[in-house]
Amino acid sequence: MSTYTVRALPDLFTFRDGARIQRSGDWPRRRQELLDAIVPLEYGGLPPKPHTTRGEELHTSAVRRLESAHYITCRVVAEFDRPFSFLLYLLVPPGPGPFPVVLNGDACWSYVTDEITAEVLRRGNILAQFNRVEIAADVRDADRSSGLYPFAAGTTFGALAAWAWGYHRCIDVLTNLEFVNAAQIAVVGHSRGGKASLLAGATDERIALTSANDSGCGGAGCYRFQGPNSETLADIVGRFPYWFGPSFGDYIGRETELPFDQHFLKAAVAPRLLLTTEALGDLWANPTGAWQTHEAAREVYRFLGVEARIGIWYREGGHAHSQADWETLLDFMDWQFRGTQPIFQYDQNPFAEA
Ligand code: GTR
Repeated sequence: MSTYTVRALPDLFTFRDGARIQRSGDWPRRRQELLDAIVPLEYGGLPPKPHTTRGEELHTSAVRRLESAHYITCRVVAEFDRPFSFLLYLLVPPGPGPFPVVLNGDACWSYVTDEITAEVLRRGNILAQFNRVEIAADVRDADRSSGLYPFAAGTTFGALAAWAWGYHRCIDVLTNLEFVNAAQIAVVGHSRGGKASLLAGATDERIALTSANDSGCGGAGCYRFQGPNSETLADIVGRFPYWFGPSFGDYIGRETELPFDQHFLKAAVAPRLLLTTEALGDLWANPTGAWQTHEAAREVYRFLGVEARIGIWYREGGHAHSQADWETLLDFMDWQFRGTQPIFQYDQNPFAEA
């Protein structure tokens, strides 16, 4: 028996002027409204786009132990009035390609084991990784004097938006590589990295598949549906104010007045592919709330006639970006990109009452 209340989530299908969506052709305009509601207020807006982005190859070597992959170190250079750069690492399977890509921004965590890497490559995908904290450090930087912040004076974006921007700049480079299948790029991240990958995917239509693991509050979670012991707006803004926009904390205790909830972010991915992976024991990341945002966003996919493009997957256990989570994403990619029979069920409701 549930002891908590499910509050109605803001409607995805009604335009700000009160009109209802009639047909799928209306969706791009409503999608933009969703983004306009959530991105500035929650995340402080996105950092500006640079004039140009280029990738500089710095080194290539062969890695036999990892499926005979090529390891390429690349510098991503974003040109403003002066260049801002960070590193992108690619592991490319043997063969001519072009290959699908899994882009992960969590190099700071080093959670990707050799076993996971080998599995990504064995299935014929490129593993691309960058370190999002090169763009915005994961420490409170009250005067915004490090990383990307000084390149964008007068802006209010928080670290999550800066990390999402990092995904976008990697996409600038990846889509120009001849061995990359630019129509099959997936992004993924874990926890705070998953909040960033979800935001990245919601805001960039070049991303074919958006995935986030245990992303919780500010990610796949739900402010109006806080499961037992889940992280709240007060918790997260109290500890990590620099992840968000400057006014987001004003809604502490007034969550029902937020003009959005996290289903807006999920729905903004539609009609593109979306997979969130969750852990039943990771209560802090609000797995029950993630189901609520999934169900709400799935209505949009259903309306657009592409229900199979949104998935959610739950495993037992706690907060981790585990081999099982990665294999689930790879399976979903194989199904969606290569048409292979899916191994997992991507729409199981573990909370359904028997
Ligand atoms: C926690 C934070 C969560 C989640 C997690 C993580 O401390 O409260 O929102 O982001 O860190 O990134 O592992």
